[in-house]
Amino acid sequence: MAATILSRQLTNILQQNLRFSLPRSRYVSQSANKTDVDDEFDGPLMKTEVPGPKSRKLMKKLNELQNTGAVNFFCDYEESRGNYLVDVDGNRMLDLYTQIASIPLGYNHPALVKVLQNPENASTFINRPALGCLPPENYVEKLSETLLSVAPKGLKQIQTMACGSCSNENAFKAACIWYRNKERGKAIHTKEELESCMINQAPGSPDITILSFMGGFHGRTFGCLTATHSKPVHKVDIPAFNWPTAPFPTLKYPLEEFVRENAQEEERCLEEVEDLIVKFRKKGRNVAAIIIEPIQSEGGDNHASDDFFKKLRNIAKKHGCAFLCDEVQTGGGSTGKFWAHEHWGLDDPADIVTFSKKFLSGGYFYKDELRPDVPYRIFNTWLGDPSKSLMFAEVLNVIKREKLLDNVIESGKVLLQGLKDLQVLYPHILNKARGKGTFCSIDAPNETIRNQLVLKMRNKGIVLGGCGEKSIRFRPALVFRPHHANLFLNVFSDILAVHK
Ligand code: PSZ
Repeated sequence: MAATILSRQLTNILQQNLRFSLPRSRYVSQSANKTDVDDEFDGPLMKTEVPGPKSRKLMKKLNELQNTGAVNFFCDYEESRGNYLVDVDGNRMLDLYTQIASIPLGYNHPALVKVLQNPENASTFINRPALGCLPPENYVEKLSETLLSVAPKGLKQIQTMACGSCSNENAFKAACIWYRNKERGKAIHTKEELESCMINQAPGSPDITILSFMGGFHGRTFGCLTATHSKPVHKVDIPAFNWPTAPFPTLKYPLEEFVRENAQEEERCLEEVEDLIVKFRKKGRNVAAIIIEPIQSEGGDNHASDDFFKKLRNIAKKHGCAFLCDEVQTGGGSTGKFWAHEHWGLDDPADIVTFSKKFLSGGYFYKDELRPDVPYRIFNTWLGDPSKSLMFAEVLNVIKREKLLDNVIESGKVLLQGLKDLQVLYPHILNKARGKGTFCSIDAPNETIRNQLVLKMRNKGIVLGGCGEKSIRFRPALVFRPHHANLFLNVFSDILAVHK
């Protein structure tokens, strides 16, 4: 503790210097250094290149055990605070990527530290139950206080899981079980079904399918991977199911300027969805579910209109397919609403909504009719983790107490407007600034320039992520304030001014 206080005092002294050493802004420097979180730092502080010598050494060691090609740098999570991620070389960076969009309240939020320190919570952290068979006494109460209190409209059933992929994987299974029961008219299986499923043959292992979209990402496990179409490297060499893949609309930005053209493109894709459903049905491969992300994230932050999603939902209904909305990355508030699909204004809710990342664990909400009627149909050992639920309860309290959705809207406006201003100033480097809330992105002309910009920004103390072929994506925590957005924009503006 003493060391932490000392290091904080030191960093405060260094911050005073930083204020002067920050390059003068070519952008609007609106109180970029102000902070309203007592515990947070007031700017990046770079000591070495990233990865620095200590990170490199650790990478070499880890590389003896596994492929470390994806490791950016090693982190000092103890020293990280709020929106700032500190690495093992003591570099302090403003984090606009937050562990691939997964840290709702930033690092070491004091409210979460308190949850951990509360002796009443010790048992929940120590004794991890196999939730499906031996849940703790307070399980129902905790579910009601936490996940159920933010359930998407119309969905009353909940299944917890450990991660995004296993949430989607089990959501697929729930949809298939529902679909087959619907086809049979009952949940009782024939002897033939029970025998044939044991050798992976129909009718027990039916030829029903899940329709997904080009550019979509739903995870890397076997079923999810068939529905994932963002990059070949995820898929190559892995067997895939013969399931339909529909085109996702390729829209022109800014969306409000190309409404008519974009509507035509969306119409084309919707027609293709219906054609595929019919074509597959004719081949005896009925579509049991359609899965879609509200904003295609890994695939390059591709948006579609509310109207597109509403029509897609209706197509699913018309053809008897479950409509499965993957909110693993979009859920939890960063679009300015708790669920991104709330923006659409659906008449009939999605049948299943999956979540993970900012929810700290995973799972899915679903309509009553998708509830499996026999036990052990959807099951695994942990089925989530009650200690994560405890933490998530506090995350929700903080979101409400600090009105973080309002903050996301406010910070998102500053961020997106700043990106739009910068793309006007640097049209040869930036285009397609887009986003909802702080869930924003912008494109570089190509992958090389995108990667250069991300690396240059990192060495100036800003952590960003890429997505798709040439997009930079912004996935800050919900505690990302307008002054953080300005701070980022100042640094970005400086980098762009000297980018060759
Ligand atoms: O490369 C990867 O495996 C990545 S990079 C980002 C993700 C995965 N995101 C996870 C994700 C997602 O964004 C959506 C929309 N659906 C499902 C998943 C899978 O979640 P996890 O990674 O928790 O299994």
